[in-house]
Amino acid sequence: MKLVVFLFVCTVVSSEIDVWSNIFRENFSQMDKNSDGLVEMSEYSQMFLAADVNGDGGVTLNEYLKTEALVENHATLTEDFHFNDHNKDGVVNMVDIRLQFNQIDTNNDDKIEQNEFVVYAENLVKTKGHPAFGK
Ligand SMILES: [Ca+2]
Ligand SMILES: [Ca+2]
Ligand SMILES: [Ca+2]
Repeated sequence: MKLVVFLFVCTVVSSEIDVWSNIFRENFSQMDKNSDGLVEMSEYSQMFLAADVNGDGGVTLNEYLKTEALVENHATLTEDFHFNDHNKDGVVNMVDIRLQFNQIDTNNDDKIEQNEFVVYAENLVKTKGHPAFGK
């Protein structure tokens, strides 16, 4: 699983928000490992920590670049990484993952519903808050 699944897939060129929505729904399904319609913290963190090669609970930019090198170019990956490193300490770990999880979980039930994820991802596209989304 990719560190930021939806960000990667979004580099597929399209400006149609309904196309995005379908992509996000698909991304959500990929994150929802047990297919119960909810993404819990364990499922969400799994996606990030898949890149944690040395198993210390954090993903460095180097680990990230290695793991995802076949998926995207380094510039995009680097932007992705910094986007996810919310506290800007150079490591993506549970602290950052929790912050991001809470941003998406708008009703604070500690689970990400598909709708919450799609809304979050669509907002990123609309505000172009992430370079991976392109212009
Ligand atoms: Ca689930
Ligand atoms: Ca961090
Ligand atoms: Ca929720």
